[in-house]
Amino acid sequence: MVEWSEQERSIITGIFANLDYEEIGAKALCRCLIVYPWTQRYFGSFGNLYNADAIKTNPNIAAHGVKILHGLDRAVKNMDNIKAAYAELSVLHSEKLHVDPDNFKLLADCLTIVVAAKLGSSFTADTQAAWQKFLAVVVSALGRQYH
Ligand code: HNI
Repeated sequence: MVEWSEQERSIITGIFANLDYEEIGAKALCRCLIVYPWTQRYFGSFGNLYNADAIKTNPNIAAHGVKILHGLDRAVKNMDNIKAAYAELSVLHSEKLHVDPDNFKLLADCLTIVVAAKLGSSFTADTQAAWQKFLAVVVSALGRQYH
């Protein structure tokens, strides 16, 4: 069971309260698909991913970025039991989507970079520590139903 300090909780809820899901979700997913091109294989039905411009202007990718952030939202609302909150999502990624769980960490890193760029100097070391702890728990929970 993960323990959260009051400071960590307020940092995480504070970030999400002010996050523009459309901007951050799309930017993070685009970055993941461009920086780690093998992740594109899971989005074969999303249309044109031919190059970075195509990825950045693909409306299906932008919409899916928002969906991912709504997924993270679920973790924020269930910080004391992210594992249970993500059980179904983990089964989906494992058994139906067959997403290699190593990719969760790659997307998490892209999210960190995009959020850090957005927050600028307010992305302090304390903020980074809480944020990365949160994403590490998310990544672990998403990988739980793999076997
Ligand atoms: Ni992921 C669907 C959340 C990482 C590939 N993903 C979802 C959905 C949520 C979600 C929510 C929608 C589920 C539903 O429809 O019930 N995904 C998350 C989260 C992370 C993550 C929170 C990590 C932080 N997903 C990844 C990664 C990949 C990925 C790293 C592939 C590289 N996800 C998918 C695919 C779908 C998906 C593919 C289905 C898309 C569709 O609509 O066809």
